[in-house]
Amino acid sequence: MNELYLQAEEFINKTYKELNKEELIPKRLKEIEHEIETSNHYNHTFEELEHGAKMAWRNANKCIGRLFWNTLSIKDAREIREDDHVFEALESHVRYATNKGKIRPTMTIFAPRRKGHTPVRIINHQIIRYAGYNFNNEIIGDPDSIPFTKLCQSLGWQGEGSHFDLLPLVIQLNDGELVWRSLQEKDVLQVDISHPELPDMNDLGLKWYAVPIISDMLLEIGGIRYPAAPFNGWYMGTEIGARNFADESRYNCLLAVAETMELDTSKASTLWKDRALVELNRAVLYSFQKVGVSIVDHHTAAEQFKKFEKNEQVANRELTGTWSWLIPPVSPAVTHIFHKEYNDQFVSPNFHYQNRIYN
Ligand code: HEM
Ligand code: NRG
Repeated sequence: MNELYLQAEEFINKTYKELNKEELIPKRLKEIEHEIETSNHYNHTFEELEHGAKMAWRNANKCIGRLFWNTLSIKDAREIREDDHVFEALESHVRYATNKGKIRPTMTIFAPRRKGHTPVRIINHQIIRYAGYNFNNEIIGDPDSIPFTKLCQSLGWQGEGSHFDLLPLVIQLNDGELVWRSLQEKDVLQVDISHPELPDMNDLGLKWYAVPIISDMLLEIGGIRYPAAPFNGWYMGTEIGARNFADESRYNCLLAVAETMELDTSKASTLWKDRALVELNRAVLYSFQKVGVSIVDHHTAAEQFKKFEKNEQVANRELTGTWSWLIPPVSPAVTHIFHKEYNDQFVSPNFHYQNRIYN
């Protein structure tokens, strides 16, 4: 039997059972079989696409936010074949998902790969991200973005050279030339970081964008591959406070934070890094909450994940997860996740990494 058909069959059986539409399975499989015979491809109905995308989130082993998998909003962009329309779909994704701060988990799905051709590809790692530069060995902005920023510059884009320049969108149609366009500043909600009790922390001039929209992963549903399917939820505070701001290979702010707190940084055993980390993470959560932007702390996220684990058990589905990604980077052993094991088996539908064209 054809490999694609077998994947389709497994997906259709699972999905129609979950949606209580089992009686439609034989007819739908006949249709798909015929479509695959004549074109070596099949098209998902909107309902299949929507449920498949939700299942991919449910199966994302590294994601602690999966309790909400069934609330994902799907935007069907499979018919889009022009640059301008791709940009417009991405801009409207940003606006819809941002929702003035009350973030809506959203995914925009562009055309699937067919006969080895990729109709649409988004080159950005995330739709909204800050540029990074190396000016004679002085690093400005997000070091993680340096290779992509160089690519943008080679296409003619120019940033201001601040620590928080918004990168442009870069896309590719039919494996052709790269095309770029800047996002409109007014569409990009950003949060200035301040601390509820330590006013000096404002002087660091930190800010972060409201919505993380991963745009370089491939979504696979029933053997059909969608190379452009950007998705977002909201942030867990530690992603920003314990990684983006704290990693030495990112904004590397811990020493500066410790100095605003006047901590003794002369030796490790004063735990100044830990103390700075906690206050920086409080500042991130406080600042997002203050302006009404959705965000979750790692304790609440772990409790939500516990609820997800229970739901999956009730639904008779085997829970899968990647322990090393699920534990939060701050106080991991304070969450239940730390104290158990997870099966890291890969279940379809799911997301895959894809090769980058920069680096
Ligand atoms: C990873 C939280 C929504 C799919 C993660 C990570 C966190 C997280 C903390 C680890 C990230 C890292 O360490 O860099 C959340 C929260 C959400 C949410 C709080 C709020 C609703 C979503 C949605 C999807 C998704 C809507 C897809 C539809 C993924 C995937 C990864 C991931 C595929 C792994 C990314 C990678 O391998 O780089 N999530 N997530 N998440 N999440 Fe979620
Ligand atoms: N750590 C990355 C974002 C990874 C995905 N995180 C989410 N996803 N919360 C960062 O930018 O810090 N999501 O879809 O909500």
